[in-house]
Amino acid sequence: MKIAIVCYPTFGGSGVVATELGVSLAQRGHEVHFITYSQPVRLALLNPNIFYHEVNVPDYPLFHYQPYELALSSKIVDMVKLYEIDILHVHYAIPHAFAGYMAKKMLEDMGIRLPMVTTLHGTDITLVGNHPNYKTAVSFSINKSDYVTSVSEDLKKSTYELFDVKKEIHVIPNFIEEKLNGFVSVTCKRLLFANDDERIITHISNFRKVKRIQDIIKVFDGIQKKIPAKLMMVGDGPEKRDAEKLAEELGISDKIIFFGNSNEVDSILRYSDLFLLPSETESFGLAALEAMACGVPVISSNSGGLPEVNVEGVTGYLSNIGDIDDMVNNALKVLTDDDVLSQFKANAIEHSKAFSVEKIVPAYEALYQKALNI
Ligand code: GMT
Repeated sequence: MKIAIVCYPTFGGSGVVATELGVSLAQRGHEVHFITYSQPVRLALLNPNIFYHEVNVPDYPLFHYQPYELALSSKIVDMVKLYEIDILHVHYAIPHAFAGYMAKKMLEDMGIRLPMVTTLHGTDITLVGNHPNYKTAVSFSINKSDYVTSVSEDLKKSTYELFDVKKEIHVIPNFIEEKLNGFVSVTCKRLLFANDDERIITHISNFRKVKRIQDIIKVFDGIQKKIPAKLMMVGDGPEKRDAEKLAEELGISDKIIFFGNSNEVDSILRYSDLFLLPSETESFGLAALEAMACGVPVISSNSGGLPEVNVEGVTGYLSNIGDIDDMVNNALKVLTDDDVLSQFKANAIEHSKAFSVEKIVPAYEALYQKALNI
């Protein structure tokens, strides 16, 4: 098949999933065309089946807001005609599903049929899409998609609750690429950041409010009062400065490393002992799954789709949102005994295999096939 993928090219989970999906589809022999405003961060172009088409939005002084959707829908139409693309897969409803639908209609006018699959990722439904200023257009474009998928059962439920969506929503969970799976010895690098007797605790995100970054610092504070530990904070975003300030106030700045955005997430995870994800809401929690695949148990909140990924008492523990004491206690249960930690690490790897690329990607292929046969 020739598949066009529209996504955000940034470090966010939806862009990462879209990129990994495209790469995997290309490896399975499909021709994949990424259409977005810059090259996706995890995309290596050295594959004859992968194409990247940049959407340029000319900066015209009359416009207070540059019309990205217009440029995107035009680009989709042009690329579909040029490469005879069979199917369009948009990741994140806003504004991709809307731009995709416009492209579909333009092509229809030219006698070309372009089936569209929309994947809902989380904040496009629970936070941004739900805003009254967007809701009408988001509902419309979801209903106009040929097939709709969501990354968890919980997100499917939220979509039906929050929007007037009539379409069937197919749950296709996120997945991890094979190279993440399992243990690898990274002793040397580990010693750059922590002493032998220290546990390494990690958080990776876009440092937005929804991630409850302050809770991470507080949980770490509770842990380091009981056992020697270091905290690795990977990523960047609006809450980072306040997190640094809180660390200073608590007198634990020397135990926390703020890495900023990184392309070496898997190396960092491989020498971590615990992953923290206390989010307010999380449709899936791809970062938690990536951690598990690298053998890192997870202490998370029990919000959204997290219970579908992190298994209580097996791959880690789940607490109510904001329950710092419970998170600290759970973290200590995992970290204080070497044998217990080893068991949780092994469980995390084992459970992550349910979300392997070989299991999940065929579900998307089957859906594309159905969309083509309508
Ligand atoms: O977590 C974010 O804020 C980024 C966001 C995105 O769209 O990139 O992540 C969402 O999609 C990910 C991939 O499907 C999910 O793993 C995240 O749980 C989801 N984030 C939220 O629901 C807050």
